[in-house]
Amino acid sequence: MDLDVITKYSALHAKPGGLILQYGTAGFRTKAEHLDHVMFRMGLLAVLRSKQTKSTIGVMVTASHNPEEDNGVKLVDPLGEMLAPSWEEHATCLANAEEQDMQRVLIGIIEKEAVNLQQDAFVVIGRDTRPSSEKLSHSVIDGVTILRGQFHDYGLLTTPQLHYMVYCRNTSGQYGKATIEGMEMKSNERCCSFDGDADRIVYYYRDADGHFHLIDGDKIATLISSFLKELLLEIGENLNIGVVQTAYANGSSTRYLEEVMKVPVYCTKTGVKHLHHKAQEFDIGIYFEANGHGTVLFSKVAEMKIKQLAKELEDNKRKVAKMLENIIDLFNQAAGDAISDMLVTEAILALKGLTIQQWDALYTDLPNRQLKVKVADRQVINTTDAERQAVTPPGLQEAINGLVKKYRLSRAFVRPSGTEDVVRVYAEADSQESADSLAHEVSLAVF
Ligand code: NG1
Ligand code: ZN
Repeated sequence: MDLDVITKYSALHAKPGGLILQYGTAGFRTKAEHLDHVMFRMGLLAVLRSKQTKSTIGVMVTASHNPEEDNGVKLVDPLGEMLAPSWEEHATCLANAEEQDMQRVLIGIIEKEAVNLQQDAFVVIGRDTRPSSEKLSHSVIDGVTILRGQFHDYGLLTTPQLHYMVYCRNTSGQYGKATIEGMEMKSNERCCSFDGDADRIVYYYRDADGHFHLIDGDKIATLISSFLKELLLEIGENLNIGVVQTAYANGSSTRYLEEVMKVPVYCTKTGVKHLHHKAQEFDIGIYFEANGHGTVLFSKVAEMKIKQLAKELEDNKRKVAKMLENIIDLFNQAAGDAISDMLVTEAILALKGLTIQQWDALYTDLPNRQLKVKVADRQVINTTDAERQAVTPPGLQEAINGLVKKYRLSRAFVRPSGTEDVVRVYAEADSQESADSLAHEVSLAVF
């Protein structure tokens, strides 16, 4: 291999003269602007280590918890572990070599470690979300390709994921398959997901036939309210419970809560501030948006009563009151909180011995469809009745009423989004085809 070519390309990733860095606890770390040459050289080194070990080597571009303007790089050894100490020394020498000494240092490592340059090399690369990381990972790739190494760039990855990828690739699948698709959903196994800022939660599972089932905020509210109602009944306490939903709540959930569980249900405008406010009117106010935002609020009076009962009651009733007292603390009453909602849900499922299928079977969602429509000015649509009726533009609500009448078990409404420049259309009906078709017809009426 012509090592002269490396000197030429190295100049494109020139080392600032005099800069000395150390391969520390977690590789190199410093201001991102000083790291370009280090990245290129770690690409080179990863190839040498790969050739020597006849294994895949990992390179992670990250500075972990350091300030955003920092960055860093570390190498991952064949079994997913940190780079061997002798190679950390090579890394430091290579990173600190002045341009004119680079080739000499590289040859020194090749000779010392008896690296066979004819051997194939494979490097996997990951990076964090820092603005500088993408460009720096390309410098790593430059280093890898100059030494004719093969590579796979995973792009954004957590550090442990990259370690795992390296381990998997070097153990021919025995430790698992190196994919970032993530978890495998086994049939009938319960799963849950949070949104990006963890204030929304939904559960889901795949049944034995492979069908996906979503358990949304409506069903979480149903589970929680039936549990709380049961506990109150057991201790003979008559606190008033109310469930607050929005127009997006599935009609089946509203019907189940009102008719089967005999819990009063209220509908407010979209947005947690409206639901939260309404829920404050009850001793126990349960509010959830279908999309998973929600929590439970207990009035001061209710909290005091429950605390007192947990002291006064005896035997099983005392236990039940104590359980209620504990569950109050599990909720985040300041705002919907995916983590605390998950803990509550998990506790209820465990205490009641319910599987996710049994929970899901409480009621069956009506088929529904939500669409977004782009219009010139969404503010021309004004609504009333918790956004379920359009008062302007004139004629729109009449048109929707006419369309809804054509379908069974149907309902539809339109409202301007408060977060995007679109009008949202929602439709429900007895079949998916009908819900789709109704939503489509309503969206045409919006234009
Ligand atoms: P808009 O864009 O106003 O529909 C969306 C959600 C709300 C709420 C807010 C705040 C739907 C249909 N709408 O509001 O429920 O979560 O974002 O994040 O899900
Ligand atoms: Zn959120």
